[in-house]
Amino acid sequence: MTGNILKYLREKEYISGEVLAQKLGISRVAVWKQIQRLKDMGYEIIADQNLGYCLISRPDLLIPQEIQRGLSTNYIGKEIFYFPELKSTNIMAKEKALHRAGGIDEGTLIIAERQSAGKGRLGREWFSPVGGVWLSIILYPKLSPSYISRITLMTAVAVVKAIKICTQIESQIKWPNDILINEKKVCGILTEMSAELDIINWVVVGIGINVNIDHRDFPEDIQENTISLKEILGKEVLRVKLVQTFLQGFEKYYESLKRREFSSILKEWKLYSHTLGKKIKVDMGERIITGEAMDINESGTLILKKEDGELVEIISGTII
Ligand code: BT5
Repeated sequence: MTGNILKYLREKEYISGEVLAQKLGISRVAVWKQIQRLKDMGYEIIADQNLGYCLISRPDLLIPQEIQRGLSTNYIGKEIFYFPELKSTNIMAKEKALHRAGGIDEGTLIIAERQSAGKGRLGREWFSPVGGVWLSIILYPKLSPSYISRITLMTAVAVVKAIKICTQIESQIKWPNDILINEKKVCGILTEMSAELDIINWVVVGIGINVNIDHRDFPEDIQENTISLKEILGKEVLRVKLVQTFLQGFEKYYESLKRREFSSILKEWKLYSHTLGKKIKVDMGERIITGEAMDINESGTLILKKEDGELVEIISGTII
């Protein structure tokens, strides 16, 4: 209902409570209540006795009406589930992905203003206070499970591009799933999937971007290695714009990937890479390998040259 009221408020400078009530088929008291709700959400609305209601300003909330207004994607973000607070958008997205038959389409988004139990990889915590972008995208690609690392790589490219377009800030990709600015982490990506031997059932891509956040609000042990866009830019970033730009880029890259065209994405990835050419240590769970990051191949696998010259292919791991 608030979405419908917003639509009418945007159409005209002033609109009377009576006209709104008529258009929406509700009472004037109900209109008034909805206006109060919008005000509580941060919308600035003035009421003139003769002219009616007028929308003065909007908050930078990631609500569906704001994101979908002007969003030029075909299916990414066409359906959005929004929550002021959620444990984890990835957990919710996975629950929804399981019920695809219940009408959850490809490109459905779960967004939260804050997460109380945000997830990183391997059970790690992801701090998600108000001011960030915490969202998950549900996908049903008809691709083999081996494409999963390519999905993470293309997501990283879409994030870097969106940050650049919206803020002019240059960021870099630390393989496989971190975006860094000045060596500090500004974004993390968590890609999860369910698959059979040779086909993916669903993929959930979770993206966390520190946007309008003070990194000193994070636990002390990670403060040194984290940063937000606001801190770099010196002012707040419009999150709605950032999300829209990201979703548009994401859909474009995902379409390429579905056509099995990865070369151009990989080329861009390499352009933004923080990892290639560096001597790195990769924690692969059961062992740690040291060497030079030589390349990422067409399957999205990292090629590491060990000190003895042996080349090793690494599908996933954490650079330590
Ligand atoms: C990641 O894991 O980087 C994936 C993060 C994905 C978060 C998104 S938010 C929306 C969606 N819903 C979720 O529940 N998750 C996804 P990993 O590579 O394991 O890095 C985790 C590590 O990053 C932690 O152990 C901390 O050291 C650090 N960290 C935690 N919160 C951070 C933050 N907000 N900014 C930067 N670093 C952080």
